[in-house]
Amino acid sequence: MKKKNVEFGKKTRVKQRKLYTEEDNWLEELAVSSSQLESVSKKSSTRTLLKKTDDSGKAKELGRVLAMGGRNWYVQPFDSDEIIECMSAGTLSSMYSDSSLLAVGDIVGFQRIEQETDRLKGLIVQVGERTTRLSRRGIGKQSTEQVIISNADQLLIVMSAADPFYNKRLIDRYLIAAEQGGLKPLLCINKIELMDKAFIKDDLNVYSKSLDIKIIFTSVKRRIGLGPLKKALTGHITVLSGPSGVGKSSLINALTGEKLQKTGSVSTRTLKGRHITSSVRILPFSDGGGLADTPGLRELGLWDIHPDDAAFYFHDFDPFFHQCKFTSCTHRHEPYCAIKNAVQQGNIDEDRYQSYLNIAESLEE
Ligand SMILES: Nc1nc2c(ncn2[C@@H]2O[C@H](COP(=O)(O)OP(=O)(O)OP(=O)(O)O)[C@@H](O)[C@H]2O)c(=O)[nH]1
Ligand SMILES: [Mg+2]
Ligand SMILES: [Zn+2]
Repeated sequence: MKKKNVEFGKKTRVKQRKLYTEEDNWLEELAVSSSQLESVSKKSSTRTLLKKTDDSGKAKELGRVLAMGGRNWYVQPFDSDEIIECMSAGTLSSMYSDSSLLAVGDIVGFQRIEQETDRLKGLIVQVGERTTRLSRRGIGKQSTEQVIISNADQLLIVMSAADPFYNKRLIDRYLIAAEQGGLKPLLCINKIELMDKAFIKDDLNVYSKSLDIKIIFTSVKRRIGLGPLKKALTGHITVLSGPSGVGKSSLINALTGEKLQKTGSVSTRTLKGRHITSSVRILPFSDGGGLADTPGLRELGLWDIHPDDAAFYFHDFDPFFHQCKFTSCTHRHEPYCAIKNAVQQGNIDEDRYQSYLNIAESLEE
């Protein structure tokens, strides 16, 4: 096999070829911006266990999975504009048991496959260590981890002020998933032109005040809050996640100034968003870093959290734990529970406590 451009770290500027035309042409547009993810990738790739060669001494390139489609994984090599359509090698093994073998965001080692067509093809032979992850509980009897995206550094929880109304229980689940996966959480309330901002600000006070989470209010329709949002995302790889129809793809389009993501309208009959984005994709952000669009999630099943540990993720409960009479207190039915007492006294937000009960109970199922 002829060796093509496989020196790791060597700058390559191969002209981007046509790759993915059936449904949309986002990959071509994506590849135009030259390795904007590079600086952030470098940071997170320092701890990966990948080498330039495999055991047989065969040359290998390193890159990041930007998207998946069917059985293909779309990999952008570091230091290159190309997008390589890769399959995963049969011998690929994961260093994580009970987890996704490959995920968007993964840093991978791949080998090029020589072939007739003008598509760039490859085989993923190794997966690097995941520095962060946004995961949920996989479907099936046994609990497995389904990685939505790896190696991002921020999670922007996107909800809308109305159509559909924001869901605080889901926000609480996202906060747990973010902490578990090592992601910094931010909250975005979009479609703010539909509601009274002061009311929502007050309703979400516990997040900004007690939990110190940045809340950004936006309206793509009226172009409100896009500057502050952009500022919060610059230089990071941020994954946008939230229910369907809240405006995740619309926000990405507004921020990148291009029509890259498909957006959809909310059904007037059910007021529920129709799912428009069908898979996870990372898009380079013009100021560095990247944005990952994800399909809307109605629920976020938490993975690998013991019901007794759920309370430790509610940091607004932190000041009170040590005052519970029983050290094994679950804060549900025990007497002399400092958490319940704090709720009664108005020192812990009632909705957060209800969320805790709901989550702890769901983890027991
Ligand atoms: N009123 C109003 N509508 C908006 C705003 N932002 C987006 N929308 C509309 O909301 C609908 C859903 O937007 P999308 O961007 O497709 O939502 P999404 O979160 O990406 O949805 P999924 O891909 O299904 O997860 C579209 O009709 C948008 O035009 C806004 O600020 N105000
Ligand atoms: Mg979308
Ligand atoms: Zn207690």
